[in-house]
Amino acid sequence: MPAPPPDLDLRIAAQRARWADRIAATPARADPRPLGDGPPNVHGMPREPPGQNLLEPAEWPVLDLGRTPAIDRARWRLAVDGAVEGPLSLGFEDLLALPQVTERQDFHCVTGWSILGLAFGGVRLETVLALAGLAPEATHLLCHGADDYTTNLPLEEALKPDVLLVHALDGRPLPVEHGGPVRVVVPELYAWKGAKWVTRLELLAHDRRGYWEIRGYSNGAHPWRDDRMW
Ligand SMILES: Nc1nc2c(c(=O)[nH]1)N[C@H]1C(S)=C(S)[C@@H](COP(=O)(O)O)O[C@H]1N2
Ligand SMILES: [Mo]
Repeated sequence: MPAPPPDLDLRIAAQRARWADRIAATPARADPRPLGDGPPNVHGMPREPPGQNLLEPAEWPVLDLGRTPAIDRARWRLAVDGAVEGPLSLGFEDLLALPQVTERQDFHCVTGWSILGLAFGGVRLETVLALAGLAPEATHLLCHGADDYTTNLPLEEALKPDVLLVHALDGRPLPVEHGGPVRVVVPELYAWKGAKWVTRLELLAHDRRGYWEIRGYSNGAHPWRDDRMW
């Protein structure tokens, strides 16, 4: 891929403006009676969602289907296709050529543990979606992992600026067991919504459930309502 287009910032701003109302109305931004404990996060939700035990960053558990793929940075590619104006295939160098961010984020697993303040480095998912250009009919995103895992997001969740394509943890390459070279994190939903070893972002004009959503996990995945199953 050539260098990012000079109007990328404008495209991101236009996309943000188009989706702002729908993003503001999502449960993790607009729930009037969120459950949980602790001081509020930046969106007014209690920092500790209900039913969660806090773990330290150094204790971050590994949870997946048990088939860790062997992909290194040199071989990793990300396809962005489906309901987009221009399909993309990005390599790791292409990802590094996009605007980079580092952010501390909370991570809430549906199995009952949370970690506050993991130090991620990566690219905002909205940046890559603006680069491809969302087709007018696009409403959902299905994220695919190299282990054939899938998980779905409505675009008002996927386009939140805190949804990241993460390639670094504490300033070092993201460990393979946590989804390196590149994974998705979605801090305002349960952690299964973030595909490890992400290799494809499939834009859809309708909802299509992913691996766990088919098997009974909640399609909403809202941590501040204990929204875990069905
Ligand atoms: N590719 C892929 N991504 C995945 C999974 C998986 O099995 N495969 N498991 C999900 C689940 S259920 C959880 S809880 C988180 C766990 O991430 P971690 O292992 O880094 O804690 O990854 C999610 N992303
Ligand atoms: Mo999970």
